[in-house]
Amino acid sequence: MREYENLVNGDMVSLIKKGEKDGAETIWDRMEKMKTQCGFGVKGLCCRNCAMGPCRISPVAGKGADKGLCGATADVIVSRNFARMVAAGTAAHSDHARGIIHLLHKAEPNGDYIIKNSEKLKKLAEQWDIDTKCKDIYEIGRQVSETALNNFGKPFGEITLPKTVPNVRKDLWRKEKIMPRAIDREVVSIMHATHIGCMADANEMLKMSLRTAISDGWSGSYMGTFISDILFDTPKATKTESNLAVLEKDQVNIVLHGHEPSLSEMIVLAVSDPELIAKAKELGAQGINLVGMCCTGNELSMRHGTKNGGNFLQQELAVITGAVEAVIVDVQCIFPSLAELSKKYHTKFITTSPCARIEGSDYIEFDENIAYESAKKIVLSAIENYKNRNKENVYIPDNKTSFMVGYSVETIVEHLDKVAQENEKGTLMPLIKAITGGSIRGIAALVGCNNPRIKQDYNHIQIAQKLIENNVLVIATGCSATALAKAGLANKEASKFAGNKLKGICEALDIPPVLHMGSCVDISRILQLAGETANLLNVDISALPLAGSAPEWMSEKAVAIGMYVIASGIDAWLGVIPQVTGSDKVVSFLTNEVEEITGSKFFVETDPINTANQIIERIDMKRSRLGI
Ligand code: XCC
Ligand code: SF4
Repeated sequence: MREYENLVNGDMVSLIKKGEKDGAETIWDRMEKMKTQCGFGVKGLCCRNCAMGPCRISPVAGKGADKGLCGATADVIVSRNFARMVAAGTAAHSDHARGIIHLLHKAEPNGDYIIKNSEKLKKLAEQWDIDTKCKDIYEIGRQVSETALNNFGKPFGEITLPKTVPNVRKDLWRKEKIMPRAIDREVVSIMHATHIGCMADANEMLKMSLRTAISDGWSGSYMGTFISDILFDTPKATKTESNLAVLEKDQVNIVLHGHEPSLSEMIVLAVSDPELIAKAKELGAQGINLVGMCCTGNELSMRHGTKNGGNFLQQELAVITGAVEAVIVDVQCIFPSLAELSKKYHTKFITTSPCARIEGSDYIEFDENIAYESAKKIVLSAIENYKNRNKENVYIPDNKTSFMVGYSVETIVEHLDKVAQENEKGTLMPLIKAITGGSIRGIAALVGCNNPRIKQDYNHIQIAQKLIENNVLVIATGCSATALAKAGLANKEASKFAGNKLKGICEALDIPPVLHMGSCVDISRILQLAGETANLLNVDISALPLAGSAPEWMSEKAVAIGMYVIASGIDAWLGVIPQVTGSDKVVSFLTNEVEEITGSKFFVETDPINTANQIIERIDMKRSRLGI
């Protein structure tokens, strides 16, 4: 009998057991079958970059091959493999952004996509020297969109960075030759450099990875978030609920999973369509219950207060409840296993993106040109499936938690205004004062995924608890934010778990001690917060008592994030050991030498309490360096 308790958070155990009874396979079954992982792969020592290979380097010195056929050493192979992860992660985030930017180009006053935040649009236009006077807002939108798209394949010069990047940081990037030129170009450069017979210098390969990652964080993701706010409006603080118990027994349950707001924003509209609600009722349901999952869940709760079903490791469990009419997905972090799993139940697994077609799913392509129509068609197909639900085999767990969400930088500033002096209103000054005055010891960003090699959510929760107890404000995105929301740490009552100083600030500002800042692409909001704070204090980001951690990461996107975080001057703690330990040189660069370049580095620590303690130690060190 398997020890389920070591795999997932408490109330999910009953669902895994139900799945077992129903003959459904989950990620934990597959993990068991996978047995021991490949010893070469774990260390990053396997190369298949050409057909003379695969070549694998023996992890034991003096025993077996110490070079690939072409002569590539462990350092070369490990660094190339790592760089390709950064390229893939950057590509994923930035292609998502590209989609959003195309939408801005398509937006029309009477269209499915409209510009909801014209102030934010004008702000960006002005930053980019686009004339905003006497011009139609949609015309400005198109020009902003074209300028934004230019950052993907800009033929000459540097990428356009937001003003929030401190000038000292830009100079440092130029000096170190890691200033990105264009997003696509950096991704392509890595693919080129990792081709056989190119880059064979681990440190240079990693510096190239830093450059690519910067283009992800400060351009791709940054524009993705910014332009999502222009189209769908900037999130405001709102209260909602999390965990699978948000599924409703007597309603059509739709789980919306993936990443891109282009689809989710239309589905949100479609589920409130009177025609569709009537249809659901006609089929005996009390209504339509839309539930978000993973980053789409975060996007939806940020802007609409939509309930969040859970994070990465809950996607299969949602289906196992037997209560889900459809899992609608677009791109990224979607288990292909959902195709087979959904067939064990009545659930429809609806894929919508040409970029993520999954065999065995129902493919209903989402067409942005007739977005609302497309969304309605998808939702209708979910509704029609309600009649197929086997009511005898439905089990929805009880536990759900309310939480606060929607902390864009703008919303944080609004809360700070509560305590701001007249001349500080509308700025981050009160936050800076709280930090310099010591009521906030520092800020730690908890981000990233779940990974079945770690008990679901465990690291996220342990680290956050320890940090807030020690007066470190936690900001969170992605599956980490969902983990903390489920654990009850992202609601205002949670300030009782915070140290006295942080508790005082939370009460004064009327905020929780853990601020949910959105999806993973929204880590750009964290960069914005860091950059603006540094600019106000007239220091570089690396001087700030700031830290980041991805304690249960798994995706290539997380690798790109880790790299842009350290390129920005923020230390990053990883709770899962990256596949680089086959090269001492790579390990040493990432956890040591890189600090001389960027002022920050990676820490790899699998124990969450040690992680929190190390974060506090580094925060204190930065405080003392700042003389606060
Ligand atoms: Fe995916 Fe974004 Fe990771 Fe969650 S945190 S598992 S990347 S959904 Ni982004
Ligand atoms: Fe082997 Fe070199 Fe080809 Fe990689 S690039 S598979 S190390 S010969």
